[in-house]
Amino acid sequence: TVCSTPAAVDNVSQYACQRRTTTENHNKMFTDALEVLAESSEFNENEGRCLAFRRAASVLKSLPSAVRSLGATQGLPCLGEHTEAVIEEILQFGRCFKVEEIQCDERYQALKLFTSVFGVGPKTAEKWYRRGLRSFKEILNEPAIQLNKMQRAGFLYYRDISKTVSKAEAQALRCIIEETVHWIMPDAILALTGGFRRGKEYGHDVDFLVTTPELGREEGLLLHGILLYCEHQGTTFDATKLPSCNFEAMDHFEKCFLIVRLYEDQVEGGLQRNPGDSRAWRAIRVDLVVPPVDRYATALLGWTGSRQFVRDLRRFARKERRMLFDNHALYDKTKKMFLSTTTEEDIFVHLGLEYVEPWQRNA
Ligand code: DGT
Ligand code: MG
Repeated sequence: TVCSTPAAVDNVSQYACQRRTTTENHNKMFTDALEVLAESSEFNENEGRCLAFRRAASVLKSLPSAVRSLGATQGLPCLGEHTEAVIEEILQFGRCFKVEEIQCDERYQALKLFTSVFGVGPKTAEKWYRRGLRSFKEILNEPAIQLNKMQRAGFLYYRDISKTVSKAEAQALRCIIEETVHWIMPDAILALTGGFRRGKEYGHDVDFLVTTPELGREEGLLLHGILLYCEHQGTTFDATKLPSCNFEAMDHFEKCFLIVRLYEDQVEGGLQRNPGDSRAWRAIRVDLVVPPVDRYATALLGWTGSRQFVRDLRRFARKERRMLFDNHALYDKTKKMFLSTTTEEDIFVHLGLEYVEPWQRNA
């Protein structure tokens, strides 16, 4: 399908939460390029530019067809001069030279490689780069580098966890975790969140929310038996606090960042494996988040994502409704009160937004 008439893209909202974005991206050629530019801006600590490229990519992802001419982008929100130039270049040459330049850049390559390790963020990656380190081998052979527990596990299982996770593997993990959680607490509630809840076929990890029907019984809910590694964070949740405006800040719920062993015969159709690897298992990254049941809906919405969708939901709440929204709560600044949210639908209703299904939140 070709989208060349401006009328076809009329009335696209600047907010991702007012668009419906499925996993079907008709403009991958453009959005992949913009993602490289966003990432490079992030590495250069230019948050504004990074966000601008991510917003532009998100708008293109929501379009019902491929952009075939610059005219087709007329009237679309969030597409700045820079993005227009990228689109034009790709339309004309099939590639963007700035993007290729970045991809060949030594610093970009090193930071991308280092941040692909579990437990390594842009700050650590930059520190290693400044020390002159360029490869995993150099990092692991540098005596002055002290890896923390998370990073050691990240390197140990790198081959496995840098590989995508399939839907079948996510489903298998769901069964295992459900069984374990129910063994500990028979009436516990488990939900698959993240990209898999949005209908993605592949992911980089598997995200779950666990809670109990009775408030307070979720405290200290722990898992046993299947864990290879557990980075546990106790709850720092404070029910009196107003929702945070900082999207990048982690929420305060109890959570575990895990690496789980998944066996071949636990997965329908088998494991995603590296070539030449005949092991009967692979390691997979799993996030388990334990909100109290009265925060289940806000936590579910926040952890279902996508990041861009949730980021814009929070911006929409603040800018258009004078409300504060994060993974813990929804607060009305005009009425000076917290709004009750039992389901995701309640949150959309409070915000005066049409409900957007999880599979339409791939912004
Ligand atoms: P994936 O795993 O790469 O296939 O894609 P997702 O969408 O599952 O992304 P993931 O696993 O990084 O995170 C799942 C959702 O959880 C994401 O859409 C937003 C939320 N989330 C994760 N980390 C943070 C965080 O540090 N801050 C906030 N506010 N939200 C986060
Ligand atoms: Mg995920």
